[in-house]
Amino acid sequence: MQTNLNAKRIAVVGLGLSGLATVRFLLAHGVKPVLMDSRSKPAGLEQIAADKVDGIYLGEFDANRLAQMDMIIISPGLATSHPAIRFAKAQGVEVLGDVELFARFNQKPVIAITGSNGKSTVTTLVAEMLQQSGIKAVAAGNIGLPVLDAIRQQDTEVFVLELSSFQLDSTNSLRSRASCVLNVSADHLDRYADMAAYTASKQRVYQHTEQAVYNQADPLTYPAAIADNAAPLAISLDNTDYGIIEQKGQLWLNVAGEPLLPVSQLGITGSHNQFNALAAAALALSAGANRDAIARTLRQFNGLAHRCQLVLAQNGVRWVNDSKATNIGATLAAIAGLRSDVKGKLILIAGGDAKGADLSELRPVLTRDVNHVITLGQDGPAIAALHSHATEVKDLTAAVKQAAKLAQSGDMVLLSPACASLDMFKSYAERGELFARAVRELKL
Ligand code: UMA
Ligand code: ADP
Repeated sequence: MQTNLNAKRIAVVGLGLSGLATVRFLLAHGVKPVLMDSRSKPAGLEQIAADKVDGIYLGEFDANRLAQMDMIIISPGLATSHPAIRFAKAQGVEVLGDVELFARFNQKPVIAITGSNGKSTVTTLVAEMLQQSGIKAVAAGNIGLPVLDAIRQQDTEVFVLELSSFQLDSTNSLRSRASCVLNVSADHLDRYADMAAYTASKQRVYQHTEQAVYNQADPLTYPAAIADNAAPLAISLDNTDYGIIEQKGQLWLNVAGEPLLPVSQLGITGSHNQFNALAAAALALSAGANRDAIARTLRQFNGLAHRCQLVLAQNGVRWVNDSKATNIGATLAAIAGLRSDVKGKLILIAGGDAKGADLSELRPVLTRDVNHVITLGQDGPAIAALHSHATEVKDLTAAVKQAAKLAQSGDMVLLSPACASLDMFKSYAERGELFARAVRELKL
């Protein structure tokens, strides 16, 4: 379904990366949009020539102006429940996101990936598996490249889209060759009323898919409603078709009922990454990847930065950066994946903005597997309260210094905050980089 954009009054609301890509896309289609952002100085706005658009309005949204539009293209950073947006919608204005606009114009096969954790890892793996199979694949969406910038690359053969719940909220007609909800655990509860609402957003990825790939170990990922002709495909470590099997005394990844690769040859570690590898293989196969290329990718790929990344091993102490653990599920996965490999103490650095999550879910694992917790940030005190050996510090440099005092040979210091970084840093990447720098600067 291609929307005729001409002769429509269109507002782009929220001028971040995806909003600016939307503006460029509309300009290229001969549309002069109205631009709005609640911030007084959204970064990157200078890229847009003011005389090319139909007005730029910064600061509080004017609901009446919005109500005069035919269409609002809303950024994922803004909730569709914003009162001004709701008002416009009630007046009959169509509200959609950049991914929906992409869906209406795109003609190429799509693989769509969502979940609370593992999206970027799986998206990167699928794109790489396809590329290694000689298929021109592009990874886009929440991973960083806005979909409306990606669609301009005309020679792309498959789009591999990482989709957040925010993007799915404003998407209705995205068709996909295969789609996957990797897992659902508490996140973004400052924007959703409850877990049911958050889960329902994730489930939207299955709306128009040919193959619904889901996590057999996580009932919240089971496709609740899929088209009659869509095939569900279960993945879990103990699944016989897509899982881990033992063969000649070795553990293997079993893909589509056949052994693909010994687990020991995987470039990424931890049981959550074995699951990610299986899910990526299933998705890549559905878009035409070959098994050799899939196996090669899984051997070569050794993880994205800021996800359980070894920063330094010195004097028997390993320092690991898992800054991308911005929710409880990711931190639990890191501890589960790493603990058995630590002979001495596990010292955890955590805290930041918990986004409304109930941090007490961390308590059993902290008590059992973590020897000392060092906390920082807005919700640091709530984590410190969960452990008998906890130290609260004022910033990340102080956390690293405190960890250095406690750590001995055989120990691991893990930055895995279970919280977003935005109360103290520009991004999780800035937090991870600062951690790595502070660790390297220690006089060990
Ligand atoms: N904002 C305002 N006023 C506005 C518009 C936005 O205050 O008028 C704020 C938002 O509340 C948010 C921030 O600005 O805190 C950024 O929002 P944005 O809509 O400008 O975001 P973009 O720069 O367009 O980036 C978005 C995704 N960001 C979000 O969904 C918050 C990026 O995912 C994505 O890479 C990019 O589009 C390209 O598709 C980032 C992210 O943090 C990585 N995603 C969340 C996550 O992974 O948990 C969902
Ligand atoms: P996302 O894009 O969904 O944030 P990433 O691949 O960037 O996912 O990983 C984010 C965090 O989640 C990292 O801390 C990583 O170690 C952890 N993680 C990755 N895959 C999984 C998984 N399948 N289950 C739980 N945690 C995971």
